[in-house]
Amino acid sequence: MRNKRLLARMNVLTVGLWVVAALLVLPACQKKSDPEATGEGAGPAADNQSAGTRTDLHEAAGLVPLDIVLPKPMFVGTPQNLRVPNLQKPLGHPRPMFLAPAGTKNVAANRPVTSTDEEPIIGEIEMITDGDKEAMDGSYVELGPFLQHVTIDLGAPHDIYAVLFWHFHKQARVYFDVVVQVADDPDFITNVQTIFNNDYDNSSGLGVGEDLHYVETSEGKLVDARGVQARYVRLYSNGNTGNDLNHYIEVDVYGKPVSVM
Ligand SMILES: [Ca+2]
Ligand SMILES: [Ca+2]
Repeated sequence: MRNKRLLARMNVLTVGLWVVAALLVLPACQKKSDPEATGEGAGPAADNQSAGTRTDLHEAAGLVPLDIVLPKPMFVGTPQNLRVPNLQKPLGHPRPMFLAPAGTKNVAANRPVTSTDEEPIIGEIEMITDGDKEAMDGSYVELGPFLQHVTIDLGAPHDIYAVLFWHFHKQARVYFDVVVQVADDPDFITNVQTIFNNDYDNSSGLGVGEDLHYVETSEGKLVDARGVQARYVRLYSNGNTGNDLNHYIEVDVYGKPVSVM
């Protein structure tokens, strides 16, 4: 009985290996991945053409798609007159699903938030982790001008796989100096790591970033955090193409508590 099961398992493995081999030797048939898209969802993502096969392989590796709840889109069409350097081209289709280890969830939900602007012009800082991602008035927080940041305390160290955030998606906008960092301490002194930075001219003083500017949409911006370990997540911005203020609707942090051996 056991041998039979083992044999069946090996057969599945063999078929899997053949599929992998076939994918490797048929690069001409494979759609090349769009280099513009690599900044977003650079982690393991499924391709529609072989989604079934890959899903099986990913499941075998313990990876499952993130269960992301998206808000209602508020604008359609291509934004006009956004003269922004290093602007990412729209993907033209929904973001591919993002794969992470089974059990990964939004560990930022209802976690405490601090900010350089503790008295927002509109809204309250707590709204950044309250689960409301809608675009309308009453759902976003408006922080003052210049470089501002918000910091989320996850309460304990986590393996972080993705940070997903919405600044504002009622109209097409690009936010400047978007920098996402993680650290072990609330003052960002210990083990600070930058996982996204599109401040191409280092006006923030956080270093030159090579990530692209992007247009805000209801899909939010998903940053691949590649399993970095941290307790605190900080997001910077410095105004946008619509005005010099800073906005947040929601920040999700997808991770798992660091397992204690
Ligand atoms: Ca919210
Ligand atoms: Ca800048």
